[in-house]
Amino acid sequence: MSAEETLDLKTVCNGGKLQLSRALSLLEQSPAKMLNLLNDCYQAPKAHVIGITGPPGVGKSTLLAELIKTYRAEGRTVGVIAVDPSSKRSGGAFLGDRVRFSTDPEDQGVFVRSMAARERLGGLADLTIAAMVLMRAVFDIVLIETVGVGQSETDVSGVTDTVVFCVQPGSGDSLQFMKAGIAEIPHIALVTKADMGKAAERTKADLRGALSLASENGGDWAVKILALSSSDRTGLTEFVSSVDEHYEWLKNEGRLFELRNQQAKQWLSEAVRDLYGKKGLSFIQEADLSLDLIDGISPFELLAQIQKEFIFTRQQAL
Ligand SMILES: Nc1nc2c(ncn2[C@@H]2O[C@H](COP(=O)(O)OP(=O)(O)OP(=O)(O)O)[C@@H](O)[C@H]2O)c(=O)[nH]1
Ligand SMILES: [Mg+2]
Repeated sequence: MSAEETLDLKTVCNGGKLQLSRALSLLEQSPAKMLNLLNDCYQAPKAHVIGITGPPGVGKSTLLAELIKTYRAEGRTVGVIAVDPSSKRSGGAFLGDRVRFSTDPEDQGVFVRSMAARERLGGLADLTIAAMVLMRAVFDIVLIETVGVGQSETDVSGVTDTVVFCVQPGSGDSLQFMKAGIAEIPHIALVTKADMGKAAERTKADLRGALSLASENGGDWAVKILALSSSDRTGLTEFVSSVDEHYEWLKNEGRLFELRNQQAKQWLSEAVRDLYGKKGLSFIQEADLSLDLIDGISPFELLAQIQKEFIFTRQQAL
């Protein structure tokens, strides 16, 4: 029996960290062979996917560690994807005091996977999407940490349900936040290191000012501005409730389904463009292969179909 036949959704869901690691490695080696598993996972989403983004050193990993503890204490299972910034994006905490959290190896309810970022997509490698879909079918919560400085925050919004943008007290990020026009992206703007006192309060006020000038995010969700300290856990409970609240809001009126569908379409058209350039997109139009997702089909499946069709048509043309 070949490896992909043994790795079905049930095995991955019930096989603990061992099977999940195996699935992720196989995904890295040959994504095409994992198509069936990916399709099944895509059709069986379970987790709330949360993106934690912000500049280097803002405290994302420290926050993740506290979030993991909180969710595990509540009995919720957590998968984590930490997207390592490429070497180009040097500077900030990871040169010196970057936090690399560790989790209990015995706890089957938490799984952490680091991934390298691909610069071209501004931080999120294609594999991130596949890994997210896999983990989304397994855990209650999926957390994705990415370094975002400027426009790259938009990338995490392509794979997550809730985007949290972290801002360092007194860093002027709120100004950048406004200038970069990314105020429409996060659902929660979070001032970290609130134990730094007045600076955190000021930054929170700055953010409020910046956001009052910006348009509102995604219809009627008003961006929440919060502050917390991962060091003393002040504000953590309120933050966790706000994240849950956003998920509840998404689940109303089919917003979540619509959002994920849009993300899948976006991913698919980018994948087609990456593979075949603009020619690929026009081929799809000419051949009348829609990028729209039909019920019951995953973007991975559709991409595989497009690839087959593309190769077939080209062979015919030769
Ligand atoms: N005072 C204080 N320091 C904090 C807090 N959270 C994180 N830090 C410190 O900030 C530094 C950077 O924290 P990280 O969690 O590594 O930041 P990061 O955003 O994950 O950094 P990168 O992954 O490099 O982008 C570390 O020295 C942390 O100890 C906090 O709540 N209060
Ligand atoms: Mg980090």
